[in-house]
Amino acid sequence: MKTLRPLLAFVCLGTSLVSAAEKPNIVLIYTDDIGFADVGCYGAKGVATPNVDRLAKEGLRFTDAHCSAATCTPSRFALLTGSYAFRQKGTGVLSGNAGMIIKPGSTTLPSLLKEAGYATGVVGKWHLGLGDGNPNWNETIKPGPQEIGFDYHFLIPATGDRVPCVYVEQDRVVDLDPSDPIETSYGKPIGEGPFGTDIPDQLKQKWSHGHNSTIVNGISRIGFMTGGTKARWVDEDMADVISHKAVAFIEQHRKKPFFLYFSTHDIHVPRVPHSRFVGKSTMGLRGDAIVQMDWCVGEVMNALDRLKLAKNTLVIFSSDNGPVLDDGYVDLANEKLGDHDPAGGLRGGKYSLFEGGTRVPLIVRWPDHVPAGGKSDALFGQVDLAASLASLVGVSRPSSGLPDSRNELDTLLGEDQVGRPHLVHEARSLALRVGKWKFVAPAQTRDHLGPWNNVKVEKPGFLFDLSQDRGEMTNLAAKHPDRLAEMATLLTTLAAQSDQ
Ligand code: NG6
Ligand code: CA
Repeated sequence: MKTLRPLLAFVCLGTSLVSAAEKPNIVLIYTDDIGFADVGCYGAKGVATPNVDRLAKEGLRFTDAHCSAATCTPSRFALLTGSYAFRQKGTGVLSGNAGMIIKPGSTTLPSLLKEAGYATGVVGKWHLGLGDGNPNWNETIKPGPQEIGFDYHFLIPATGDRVPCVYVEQDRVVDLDPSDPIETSYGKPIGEGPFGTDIPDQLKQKWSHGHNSTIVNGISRIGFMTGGTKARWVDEDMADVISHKAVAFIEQHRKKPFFLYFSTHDIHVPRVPHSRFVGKSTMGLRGDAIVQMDWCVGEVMNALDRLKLAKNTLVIFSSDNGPVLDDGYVDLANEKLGDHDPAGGLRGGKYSLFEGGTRVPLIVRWPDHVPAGGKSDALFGQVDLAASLASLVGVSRPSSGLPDSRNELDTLLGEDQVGRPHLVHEARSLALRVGKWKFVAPAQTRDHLGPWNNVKVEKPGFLFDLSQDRGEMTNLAAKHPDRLAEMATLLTTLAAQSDQ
């Protein structure tokens, strides 16, 4: 266990001094479905990401950092609660009318930063449920982010491809006309249609799998929704809307330390970027959505520069799961890929227990505290952000809460180049990293970027040596049975109980 290093003890780091009165602002930019090599500084081809690359040039770039799971909801759950999501039932990909899965009053990343005096806000994709389940969208929707430590929220409640297709700000649907109330259903159809199933060829973007229910803005979604006509979002404007809200939060709180969790919609499906980004990559809409994501990052960076906050702001850039091509809409992501390799030579992507599922870009910029243009090969898990940032701001973690979150502040700031001793990955089943070793438990899992088919991980599981075999092609289970057994046992132990 590393020693806690509260902010006051921090004065000798780097060239500038930091006192408790100057706690750094923290901006966590969390992108959706961005793969390991989907941005320029990680090797993207066919798309330029100057803003993300600038973050890397001015900060530290990790090559072995992981979200907790290969899909959104469990990764975000772990990020905010410091608990692996598999410890709690019902933390898989949520429907758009699910109740909030983080218990009100829990110790969370935002609640700890709030305790340290931070103004806390979340803008963008949520996908952790709202209310107590099947909420009434026409009233105050509680519990929500305010009950787990966020002072402010402006949300895409679930995903861009799930109803309700409206924004929620401070527990209320934005621009709701009370005479046109909203209802949602993830079971029986509601509303008159036509639905996506009825007119697939007349849609703005055709569905390839699922996504064939209520049509909003010419695109059919998962789930049914009626009402809220005036409140419905326009996909093409979403990046502008949420970036504007993120910048407004920064402006409003520039005088005190703030924590902004800015969670982009890009590059999740449906990929419908604003017309000014269409054609700006050589990869079609998926690449154009990457350009739009990079623009969102730039908006936040420009605001920090303009307000002279960049120097005292810790910016973290990452993603919630690995890449996917066809994720349910015909947007030609596969066909137009060219020589771009979204997972950068890793096996699998979104939904996968292989490295492509969870190994994602992680860039940390904090001028004078984190080496500019640095690279870290340390093993790092996003589940550790809660304890690490709590330590940074000098808040002690309670004995209950953050069960899997380790204080890896040294790793995050580039001082420790080894990182975690072990890390569990989730994609329905589990996998385990210990140093260069990777164990994949027996399961069905995805080993490509879509669509659909799984590969079977036979008993007793797969074992890879990533130092020799980054692409997880040579299963060493038969060659190193003792190592495999040891890792299988450790995974079972960690799955049953945290070792914190
Ligand atoms: C899947 C959806 C996919 C995406 C995913 C969640 C189908 C066929 N697929 O069930 O399109 O929405 O859930 O993605 O419906 S995540 O990034 O939010 O985890
Ligand atoms: Ca995602």
